[in-house]
Amino acid sequence: MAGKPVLHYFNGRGRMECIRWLLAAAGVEFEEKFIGCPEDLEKLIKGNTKYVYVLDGRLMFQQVPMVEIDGMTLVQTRSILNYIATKYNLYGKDAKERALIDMYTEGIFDLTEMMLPLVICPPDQREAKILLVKDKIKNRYLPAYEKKKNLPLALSALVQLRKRLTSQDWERVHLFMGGGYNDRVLENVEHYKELKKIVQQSDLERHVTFLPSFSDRQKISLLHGCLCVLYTPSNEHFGIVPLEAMYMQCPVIAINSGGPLESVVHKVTGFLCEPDPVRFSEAMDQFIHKPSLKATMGLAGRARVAEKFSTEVFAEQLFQYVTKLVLKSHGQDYLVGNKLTRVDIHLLEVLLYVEELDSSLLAPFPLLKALKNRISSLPNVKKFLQPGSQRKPPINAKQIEEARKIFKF
Ligand SMILES: N[C@@H](CCC(=O)N[C@@H](CS)C(=O)NCC(=O)O)C(=O)O
Repeated sequence: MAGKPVLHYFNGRGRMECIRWLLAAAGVEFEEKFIGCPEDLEKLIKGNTKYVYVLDGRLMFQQVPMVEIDGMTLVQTRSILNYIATKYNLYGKDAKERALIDMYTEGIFDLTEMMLPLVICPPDQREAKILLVKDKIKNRYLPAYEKKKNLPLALSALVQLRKRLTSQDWERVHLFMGGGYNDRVLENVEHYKELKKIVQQSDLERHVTFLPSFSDRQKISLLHGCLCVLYTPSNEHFGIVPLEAMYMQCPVIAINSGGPLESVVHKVTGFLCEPDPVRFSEAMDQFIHKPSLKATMGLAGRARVAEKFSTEVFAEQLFQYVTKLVLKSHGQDYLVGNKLTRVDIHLLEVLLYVEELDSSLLAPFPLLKALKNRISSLPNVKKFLQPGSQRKPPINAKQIEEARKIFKF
């Protein structure tokens, strides 16, 4: 039986910490051999035939992290993580999920690489660097992981639509905003308040009705009665809502990314648009000016669902969704797909570092905070978060000096 993996690194976070995290989340026990001085690294580099993947007697690339696992000696952080994620089934269910996981993971690595040097930054440059890093965290990285359904887009599109229509036509327009809502979930409550505020500020009260938790019957009658469905999430992996709508012969206006690219056929079963209120309003306008579009696109939508998505497995799923009409919250339990993957673990790790830097940075991202809490409460993760685990604390000045000597930076 293979023994525990052995991790060779300095006794600090550095590049090994994400490997420790992933192993811990997978419930794998591991041993650690710490490099305490330059000679320890030298010994690893020179090797003494103990290590399998050595090049001319030296450790490949002469760098750590290095992990002994399943009879191999692996180096290169990403390769080690890929191996662990594959082995422990934390790498999505298919090539498409894997592509999303890779994109999100690379973003997390970029963010980590940006934060790592802060600890060795000269004091006179530190403040400016921290400001820059915080700006990128707030405006570039965290928004990419906050998976909102982007409902304000529908409201802004309605505002744009009003500009395009005569007052007579505008009077006939009504938007129903519906979805899975749970008043015990803080993020739902906050988001609902936010949307109601936008409606009020944009003077849309008479044209918008919120249906936070609607019945199956209401949903069927809405899909029958409405001209079209607006589907606003970006980069969704699949999304069942467009399929439900098409199955009920209701055309869909969706963003031209992620799942809808597969389900909706542009100008045939609906419209695929840039995530831009003007583009959405143009598409909505078409249904108002040509009401027969609903019937033609609706029929095409039904045919598309029947033709493309009615494999046995899928039909079974669709049956469940459409007949029981459970409106799922678009797989928001995890970042990709509906199962834990490596990227949830990488994300939790980096969110904890972001909080260490400045805990207020997470405040505008309620969905990320909720995801963080959910992942933190998984048993293996919870254990790793407890004191006394192999998780490493933030590096201190003494360790930085030791690391400098060993790695010569
Ligand atoms: N691409 C490598 C980089 C590894 C790396 O730079 N390791 C540092 C320690 S964190 C090291 O061994 N430095 C010594 C050297 O480059 O000579 C990876 O991701 O594993």
